[in-house]
Amino acid sequence: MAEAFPDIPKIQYEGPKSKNPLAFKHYNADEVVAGKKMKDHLRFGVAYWHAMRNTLSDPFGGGTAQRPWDDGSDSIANAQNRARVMFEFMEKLGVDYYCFHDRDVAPELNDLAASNKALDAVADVLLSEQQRTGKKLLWGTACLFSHARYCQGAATSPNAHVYAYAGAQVKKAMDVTHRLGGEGYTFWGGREGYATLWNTNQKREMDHLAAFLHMAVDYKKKIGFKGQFYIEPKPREPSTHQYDSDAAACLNFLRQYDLLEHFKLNLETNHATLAGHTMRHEMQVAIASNALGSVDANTGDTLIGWDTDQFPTNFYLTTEIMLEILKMGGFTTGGLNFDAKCRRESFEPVDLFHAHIGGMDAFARGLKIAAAIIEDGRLDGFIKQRYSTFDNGIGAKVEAGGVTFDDLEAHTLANGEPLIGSGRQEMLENLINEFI
Ligand code: XLS
Ligand code: NI
Ligand code: NI
Repeated sequence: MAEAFPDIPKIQYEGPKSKNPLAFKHYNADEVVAGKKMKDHLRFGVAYWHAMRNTLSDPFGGGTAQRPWDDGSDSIANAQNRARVMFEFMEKLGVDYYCFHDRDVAPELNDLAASNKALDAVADVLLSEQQRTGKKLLWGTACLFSHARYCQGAATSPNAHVYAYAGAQVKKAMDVTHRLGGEGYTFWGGREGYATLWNTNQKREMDHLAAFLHMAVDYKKKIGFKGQFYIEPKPREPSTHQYDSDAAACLNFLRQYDLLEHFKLNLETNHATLAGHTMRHEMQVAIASNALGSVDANTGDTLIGWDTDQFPTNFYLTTEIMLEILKMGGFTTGGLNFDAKCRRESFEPVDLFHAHIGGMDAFARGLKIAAAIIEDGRLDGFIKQRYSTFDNGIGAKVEAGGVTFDDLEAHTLANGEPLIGSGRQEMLENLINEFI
């Protein structure tokens, strides 16, 4: 097969002084930071749906992407060829992982048996390319939101036959993910929510969704799939309200339906901000329940109201993300999957390289900055000091449990008005700027 990117060499690390746009300035895969190689901290993944399938349309105009290797057809041969291009891309970029939906890699043929057969034929190529290159599958998933049959939901559809179709599709996507040695499997409920409450029975839909996820847990056991299950929160878009609206809503749902032990969260920055939170907030909520699994690395645009899925280039953002990851002890099955696409204006194949190089460099810097902040210790020291009244006396008793309102009253009557210290927000912001 002719190369898809004949003019692009393997991307090398050239250091911060390099002026070569097709080189890493900060990401040096084998360099050790905080006791681990950068590539093992960051575990970058390429999203098949964006890199290979996104035409770069937006709500006001059609696709612009130039993908000369793609004949635009739904043929299996085209899908197999595209799979090979994906691996050439990952090899040249030096990314170890990828993620896909069933319908990204293989065509939807409007007949379950035929679609499954096509998926197997493409999975043959994915498997042989994985073996040839050593690249791995971070997670797989099923597309339960594009086809018209899912326009009113999949596992929350009011129609039981659609629900059954969705289950059959997930079963196959799990089989293929298992066959490819996937380290995880993601459930993003693209249309699991509602457009209007005038036609919706929320309680029934949530019960159905929980039953669906329990079936997935059972099927996982049945086939011996050891990968981690993830739920990916998002508040809205395409639906008006999605049941998995943010980390807290997902955790509550998982707890309510006895699913928490089987799932972690796959958090995406642009979804966090659409939910009115920062990514760091969402990460801390997940980590507090030991449920942060993986990250869809992207960013939104403060001036545009939808999920723009842009490549992250902001060092504050990547520093905050890497601080949380380092503090939780690093990824296990998860990674940083670039769920991000080029802008509609950036339609050439080389733009795929610029975009990923920028994201990888931004996270490499974020990692180094976060490691330096932790190593320095002043930030953690300040926070520890801020809570120090809980380290002994009445505070320690509260944390140990068993304190009553009577005890709090007696303490206050004996001690009078508390002395409190400044929160020092500005000082801490200045401290962080020392590192960025
Ligand atoms: C869309 C989601 C999607 C999931 C996978 O907004 O981010 O891409 O990551 O289904
Ligand atoms: Ni995502
Ligand atoms: Ni998204």
